[in-house]
Amino acid sequence: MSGLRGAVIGCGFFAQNHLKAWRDVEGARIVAVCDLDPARAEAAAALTGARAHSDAASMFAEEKPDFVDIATTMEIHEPLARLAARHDVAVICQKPFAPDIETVRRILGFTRRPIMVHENFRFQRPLIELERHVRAGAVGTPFFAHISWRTGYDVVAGQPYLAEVERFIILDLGIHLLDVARFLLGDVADIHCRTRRTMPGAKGEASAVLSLRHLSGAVSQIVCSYTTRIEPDPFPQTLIELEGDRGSLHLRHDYRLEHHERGRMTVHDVAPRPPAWADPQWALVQESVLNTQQHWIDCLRSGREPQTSGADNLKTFALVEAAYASAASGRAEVPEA
Ligand code: NAD
Ligand code: 89V
Repeated sequence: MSGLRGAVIGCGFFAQNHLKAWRDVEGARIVAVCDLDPARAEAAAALTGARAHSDAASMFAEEKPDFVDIATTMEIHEPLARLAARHDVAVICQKPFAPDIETVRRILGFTRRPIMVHENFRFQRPLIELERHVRAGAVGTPFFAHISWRTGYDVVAGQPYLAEVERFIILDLGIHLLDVARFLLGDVADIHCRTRRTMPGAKGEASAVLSLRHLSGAVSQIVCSYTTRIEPDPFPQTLIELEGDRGSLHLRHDYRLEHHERGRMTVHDVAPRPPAWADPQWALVQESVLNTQQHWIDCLRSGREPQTSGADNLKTFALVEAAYASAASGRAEVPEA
């Protein structure tokens, strides 16, 4: 099969990483870029050598891509996925899949071609390596994880819409960490959550503490905050403690992975190996964008289901909804995918 032909819809802030990464993905090329803002579409075209469009419907009709990469914000995901379905085009769609789980279910209901959510935290090298150690039995049977993502980095500067949403850090960032918890410890029986509005000027919660009971019996804690004053600030790193009946793994700041077993400690450097175009501050995320997009193309070409397929991401999204339900009820809630 010759290289797959793709189109990117939404050429804004984060899509710059998609566009640069597509140049490095093997087995696919971007032939069209689309943005309502013609200047953004033209800039994306210059970056990729693709043709620029400002209307998604005419782009689908004229370009007939094999897949589309939807990199707009979440409220546009359903109409664009519906357009893709109408044109029988496979979809990779940025997170959050949609604003709520009812919309996620509608998208999955009308989609017949492969669909994957661009959920890239599990495609970060440190987390790939951590999961590989767990799967190899480094801790024995896991029973606990602590997953921390606490920063004072100004996320709203690059994504101003985040200050306007009622559901803030869990839907934006917690969704990544909930996927990581599932990636490391499997699916979840119930979840308890507490939230705080800690960012002046933001409508939604900017910090949250979540406690998950996994089907395996393991328990994990997720602690996330956008208003943590700390130096050095670990942004955008996820720090993880993971314990089992034979040992423990500790993903420390600056990509130091410690394995503790039988009184011995082994240290592994799991720093990302970013592409040449990466920015040092975002290199961890940018490498994961490339890994995520390569995984999508590999799955599309082989017919394998992607790790973060739409159907899989529905389970992560169900945890987001259960977390908000718990924050409202004060009780542990059961996720309903
Ligand atoms: P943005 O607002 O900067 O860019 C979105 C672009 O989509 C805009 O240029 C807009 O003109 C365009 N657009 C909107 N509707 C369109 C339509 N109908 N047709 C064509 N273009 C249209 O948004 P952003 O900050 O880049 O975020 C995009 C998504 O990426 C969000 O869902 C966000 O959560 C996600 N994101 C993911 C990561 C990650 O993967 N780790 C990091 C940051 C942001
Ligand atoms: O990765 C993301 O989805 C961004 C964040 C600020 C969490 O990096 O929104």
